Formats: sequence, structure tokens, C-alpha cells
Amino acid sequence: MKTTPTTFQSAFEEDVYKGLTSFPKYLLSKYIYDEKGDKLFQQIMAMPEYYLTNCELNILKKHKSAIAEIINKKGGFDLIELGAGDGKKTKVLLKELVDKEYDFNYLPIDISQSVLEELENSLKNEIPEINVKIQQGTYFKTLENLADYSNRRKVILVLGSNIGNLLHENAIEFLRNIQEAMTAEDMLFMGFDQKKDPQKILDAYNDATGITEAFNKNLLTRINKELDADFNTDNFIHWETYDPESGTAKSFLVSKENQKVAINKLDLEVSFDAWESIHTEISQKYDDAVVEWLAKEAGLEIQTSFQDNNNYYKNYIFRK
Ligand code: AVJ
Repeated sequence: MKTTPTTFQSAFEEDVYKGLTSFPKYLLSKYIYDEKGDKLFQQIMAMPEYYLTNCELNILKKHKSAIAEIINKKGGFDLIELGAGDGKKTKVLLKELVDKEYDFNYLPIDISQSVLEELENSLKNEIPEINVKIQQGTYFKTLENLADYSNRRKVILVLGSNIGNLLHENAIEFLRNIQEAMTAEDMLFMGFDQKKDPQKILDAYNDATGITEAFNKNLLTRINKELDADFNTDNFIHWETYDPESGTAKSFLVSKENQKVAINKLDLEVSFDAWESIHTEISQKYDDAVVEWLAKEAGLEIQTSFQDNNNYYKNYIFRK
């Protein structure tokens, strides 16, 4: 009999312990993003099946002038981006704001310091006119301290349908935190992937080349690396479901056989029955009614929205 460790050395350790000793088992998707996970996600964004990136890029390209005018309507601002990543899509908007000679600073926030430094360097080369200040941290932590590094009107940017990783309850909490950091002059510009042909969604999260599989399995690889465990990733399959009623895409890792895995750093042995699952991620899909409801619950209002030609994806502007 193993005993529950009384102290964990990190939130990662504690969350892995909790998730793998629960029934049914789960792991938190935020832990996919170590250096290898960041790279795999970049590869996902470049795959043809992962339509989200191109949809949002096209929305920004097509509507950049209108979007720029709306966000600059009340004059100078700090453009604060949560989860900036490689900034590929944001650069379309940044370029437009610079071309229009608007007075703004760009404050990208990301959990990954290396991703931020790459972004900062690429901006120096591509759009040197921009005043950039990078900030490493998680969404929630940095939102709490927003006032410490921004004292201007705020335009908050959350692209990529990143909110989709949150259950509605947590999405409302996230939106409410943003709302509480906003004044009546501030704006929130956010991307929401829309409900669509279920097959299109399944293909985006279960590509034939196996990039998403590797991305999902990186949770196990990371546990092996950081917590001295012996997961054999070949003994698990990547499984994706989409419920068209709730709009929830769910990722799992399913054990192909009866097996035991040692996680030495946690002093834990985890048993898997054949075909037992680990739930790893949700990627929520939305429609206007759900976005309106989330906004209302969080004390926000939709000012306007922009969509691509197929209505696969939508960017909404919210006010307090
Ligand atoms: C980064 C949360 C937007 O859910 O679409 C991509 C992550 N997972 N493929 C998403 C992801 C599997 C992605 N987000």
C-alpha cells in the first residue's frame, strides 16, 4: 500500500497525483505545453486539418481595418494579449495599427518564456516601430496584476479559441476576471471556434499524421521525464469524441491493455484496466447563444463580431 504524499514539490506533481488516483482518471491539458508540447502545438497550427488558425487569420486579414478602428476609437491604448504564442495572427493586426499610426503598446503574456522571447525578436525584425513589453505568466496570475504594468486604456486580446479548454463554469470565471480588470472604456477581443460539421471537428483533433496524438501523449512523456515514470506511450491510443449537443470535443488516452505504471517521484503505482481511459482535454465549440450567455454571466456585453465565410469561427468584441 502506498501512502498519499503529504507534500508535493509543485502544482504539476499534485495535479498528476490527483488526476491519476481519481476515477475516472484525468490529466490537465495545460501540462501538455512544455518545450516539446509548444513545438507540437505549432505543428498542429500548421496542419491543414486544424482549420482554426486559418479561419482566424482570414478574419483578421479581411477585417483588420474595421477592427483597428473600433479598438482605437477612444484613443491610445495598451494591447494586452493573453496566450500570445508565436504571434502569427496578431502581427496582421499589429501591422495595421502601425500603418494607421495609432498610439499603442503591445504587451504579450504567455506561459512560455522562450515563446515570448522568440516573439519579441521577430517583432524587432518585422515591425520595429512597435513598443513591446513581454510578460511571462499564467492568465489568471497576470490578470490579477494587470494594473501593475498597464496604466492606459486596455484592449485585451485572446485569440485561438483558447477559452475552449475551459468548462463553461471556468470560462465564466475567466471572463469575469477579465471583466473585473476592465473599465468602461476597455475592450476584450476574443476568438470562439463555432459548432460545425462534427466530422470537420473530429478531423481537426485526430489528424491522420498523428501530430495531435503525439501532442496528447506528451502529457505521459512529460510525466516520464519530470516525475521519473515509465509510461510506454505505445500502450495508449489517442481517442477523440465530439458531442454535437453540448459542442464539446473531448480527448482521451485509452489504455490498450491491463498495465501498471510506476511514477517514482510520486511514490505511486498506477494500474490501468484494458480500455480504461484518461481524459486529457476539452475543446469547446460555441454558437452565438452560448457566447451571449457566457458574456452575460461574466458581466460583459457583445459589441460586435466578425466571422469567416463558412462561419466556422468567430471573433467577438466585448465591453463591460
Ligand atoms: C490551444 C486550446 C485552442 O483546443 O483547439 C489543439 C489545443 N488541442 N489540438 C484547441 C489543441 C488539440 C487548442 N487550443
